[in-house]
Amino acid sequence: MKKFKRYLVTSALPYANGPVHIGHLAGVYIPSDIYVRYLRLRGEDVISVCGSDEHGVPITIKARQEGVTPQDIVDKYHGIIKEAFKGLGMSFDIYSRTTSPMHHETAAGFFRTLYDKGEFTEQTTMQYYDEEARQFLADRYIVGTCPHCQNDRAYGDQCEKCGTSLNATDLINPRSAITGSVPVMRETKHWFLPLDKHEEFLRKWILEGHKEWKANVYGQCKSWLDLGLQPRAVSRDLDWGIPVPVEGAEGKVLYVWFDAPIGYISATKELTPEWEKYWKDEETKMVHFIGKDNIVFHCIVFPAMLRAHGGYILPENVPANEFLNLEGDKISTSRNWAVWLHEYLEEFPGKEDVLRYVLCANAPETKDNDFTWKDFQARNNNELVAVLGNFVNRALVLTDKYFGGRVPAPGELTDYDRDTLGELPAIKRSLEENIENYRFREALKDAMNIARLGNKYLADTEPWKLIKTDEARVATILNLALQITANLAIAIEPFMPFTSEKILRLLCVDKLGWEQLGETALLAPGHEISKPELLFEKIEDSVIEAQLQKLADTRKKNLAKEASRTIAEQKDSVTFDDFGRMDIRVATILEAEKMAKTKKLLKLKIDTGLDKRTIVSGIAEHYTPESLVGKQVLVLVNLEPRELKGVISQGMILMAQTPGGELVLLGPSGPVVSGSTVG
Ligand code: B3M
Ligand code: ZN
Repeated sequence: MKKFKRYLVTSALPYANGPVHIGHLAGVYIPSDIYVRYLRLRGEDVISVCGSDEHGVPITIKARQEGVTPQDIVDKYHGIIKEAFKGLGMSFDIYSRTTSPMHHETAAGFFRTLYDKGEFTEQTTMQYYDEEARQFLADRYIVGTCPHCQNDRAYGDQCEKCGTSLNATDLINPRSAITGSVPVMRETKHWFLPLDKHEEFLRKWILEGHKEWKANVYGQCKSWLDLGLQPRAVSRDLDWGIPVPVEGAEGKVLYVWFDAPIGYISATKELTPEWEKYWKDEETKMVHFIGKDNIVFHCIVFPAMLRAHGGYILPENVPANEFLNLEGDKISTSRNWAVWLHEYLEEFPGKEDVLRYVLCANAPETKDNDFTWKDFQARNNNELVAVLGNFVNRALVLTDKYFGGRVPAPGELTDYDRDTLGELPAIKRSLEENIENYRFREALKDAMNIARLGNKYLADTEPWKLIKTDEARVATILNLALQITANLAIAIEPFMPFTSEKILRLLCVDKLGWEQLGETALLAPGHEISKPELLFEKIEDSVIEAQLQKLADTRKKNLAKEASRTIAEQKDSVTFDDFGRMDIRVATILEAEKMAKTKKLLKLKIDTGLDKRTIVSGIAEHYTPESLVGKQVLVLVNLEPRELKGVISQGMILMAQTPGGELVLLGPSGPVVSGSTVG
């Protein structure tokens, strides 16, 4: 492995349009903090930079909703996020923000360099424009009906219901989110980064040069590259952001994903006048910690930007994590389905490390994972209290009781003693391997194995039984137990810095370095230690129930909100004859099966009373095929047949669509003969 002189560690800049939640922590910030704390303990030259991402459309939308300025929004959340990170012991060397003058200058300068070098292309495109608000509409400012799932509140860039990413022009019935008016198309000019120009380089650099990247990261890069890269717009028509530093670009700002990664550079500049050594020297190892939704920007777009600029190093690794869910549901800021860090810190004072522990033990490193309060409680009670806390407490209490709080001098070691201590170097090696390869869950298990080792040692040697007969042996046992405790304090520091510090305080020792991990004479005989204190306490059921109740209340509120959403507008009038031409019948479903390669479609065989025929219906997400057989439904039987995914559908099954987008079948209130007419 290449040896580096120094490290530059970046953590995704959180959007300052909301507070930070456990999903962010497990995905990005806990792993990053473990990594940099470890490097620091090893005495490496490392800096860790982060800050708030304060531009972008969501912030302007939030400001509009709350009737304040975008600056008000980012000031508020930047403060909350920064404070909460500090409370959790995040050890960034700098936590900056992208509205800082340094960042504006750096990002504008970066753009200008690329512009002057001819690294951009210019394109005039047609974009939605709101004539009432007199402004171009960013994708997020356009709402309409999703062409895939009919959700009538899809955004111009994505439908949050079905997850499809969209172009604003895909939306059916587009409306402006600002005025509600129907937008028109207008010409606008933008600058594009021609990613296609960098494709060959990226292909080589990632697919050949970085096979060691995590499978999820490598795989995502590969599929992007295999699809072929397209030029990407790096400017937007918006009045919030960094003005495009080019003449004639009034009303245009840098796209937030262009300026945000440059935020890492600005933050480094703010931190140290020696910033160039971290960004421009090949002997620096740069690592980006991010969530999986940011992979393309960090592995493809930002490297292309850095390369187009010239003079910058590229990341050595991008250990992106998957997502953490909460009690089985996707974490969502807008639905308030989250455990917010600032609230946790208030509700669980002194339990910062419990959260750090649980989120690391359960980090979504290779697949999405679920956070549940029950698991939180179990890990606290069964692992932190029963293993880690229990071991340290026993070692301290027994020393206090039998030797007046002084480290006893060891006598001769038995084979068992030597075997026990002999496990430490192996644990250390595994711990290092795992951290250096971004396997933090495994690394945490290694660290906890030191506590397990200590517990087993005390349980096997039973000093409390020996004390009456063999005090010298007990002295050896407790000496060893205390040495193991000191080792534990070193090993857990990256994961649980508060607990590590507390153990060191109880042992009355100053900082210990990583190189001391594995040593067994860290505490000299006669050294006085403090009175024992508990490291962790049990979390009672009532505490967990209160959190679950809080989530249940959120769920209820969300349902009520859904229900109160506006009902679809009444359509234009039709004549009685128009209606009379529709032949609606009661029909019985005979067979139902899922259509291959579709998410929503079911193929149904129905008995219309007139005949038996096939209808394709988009209800697969609402009904299982089995539940449908035998059901009576209403069918428009004289609808022109049409082909859907290779199957001719003869008619349409009628159903109610709730404002929340649920589909519910309609049928007679009691059994009737198939073919009965409806009207
Ligand atoms: N602001 C974080 C997110 O997607 C985004 C990261 C920027 S890192 C340069 O939530
Ligand atoms: Zn959709």
